[in-house]
Amino acid sequence: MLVVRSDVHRQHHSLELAGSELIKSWDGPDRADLISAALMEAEHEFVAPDTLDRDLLTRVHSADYITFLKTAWSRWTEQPDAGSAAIGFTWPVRGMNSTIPESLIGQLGYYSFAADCSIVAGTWNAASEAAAIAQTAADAVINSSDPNPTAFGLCRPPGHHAGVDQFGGYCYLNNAAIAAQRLLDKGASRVAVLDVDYHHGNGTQSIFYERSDVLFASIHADPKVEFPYFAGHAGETGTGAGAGWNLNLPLPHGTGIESWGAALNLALGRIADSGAEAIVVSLGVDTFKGDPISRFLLDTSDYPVIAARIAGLGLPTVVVQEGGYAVEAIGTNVAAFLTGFG
Ligand code: Q9C
Ligand code: ZN
Repeated sequence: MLVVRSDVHRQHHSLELAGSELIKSWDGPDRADLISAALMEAEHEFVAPDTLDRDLLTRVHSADYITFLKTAWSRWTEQPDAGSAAIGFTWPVRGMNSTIPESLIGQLGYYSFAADCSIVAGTWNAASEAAAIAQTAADAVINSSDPNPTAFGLCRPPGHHAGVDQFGGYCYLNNAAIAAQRLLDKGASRVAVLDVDYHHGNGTQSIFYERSDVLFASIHADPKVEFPYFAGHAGETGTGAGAGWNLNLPLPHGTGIESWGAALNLALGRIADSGAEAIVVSLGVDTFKGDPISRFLLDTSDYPVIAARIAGLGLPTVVVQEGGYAVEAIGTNVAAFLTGFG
């Protein structure tokens, strides 16, 4: 499979609030480097990303949010007690006024939804490079002469928690949404996004919630007991023109391949019926039984089987990397998934 990758992600390693401490994020540079190493061993074909198309980016994210992300770090360093990461602590929640504040500290809360995610010196470079990787993977599929084209965007930081103007869950720019929008802009009349990360893709859901040109289908840990807590319930099915174009399949902690696979069947059935002309897969391997922050029980040998069933749709497919924190197994698990596409 064609793999789009870059080293720029190494510039980004943020801090997250864990318990009562700020720790180095579970999304560390080793994740993407270990995936790259495993894919190189498997002799995939590698390309570097093209330059990110600014118009494409603004079709997914708001211009004010893009400006905020680009400039947040240098604004942060102007304060005396800046430290090594810019992190919000006040959010516009129920009953408050959500006018955009002027101060950077206020804006950090306005433009985020979780304290597991902060901005460091290299965040913009890495996030915009990951978006370029998704764009390039979509272009490779669009321009391929193969009847069943596939490409893998090795994106880091991940993207599926990022909304139109919000970062959180280790995500800043929504790589999957950018790939989906690119496929639409280059001629697909409808695209499906299948999110198989352990966590609900609340950002992707929110970006397309009122649209019928993107079907969003997600299999994830039940938000009653898992991050992102405030999205991902089965009753969220879309609104307006998007009514019926959002499918959430929440599953309990401890879910293994049997019930996970049954949920996949439902999602694939809905996608097959949707008229989607291409698919974007948000691939998180944090469904792995050994994941340190997740509680599903999939095994390495399940990933090729899952991928082969997705490939069975016979649609042009862009796979983008999302989560997965069992670093000792992450390369093996992603490489195993990609073998399912043959
Ligand atoms: N201190 C993705 O897998 N944070 N994001 C947990 C633990 C939520 C994961 C907090 C994890 C977000 C792309
Ligand atoms: Zn995840």
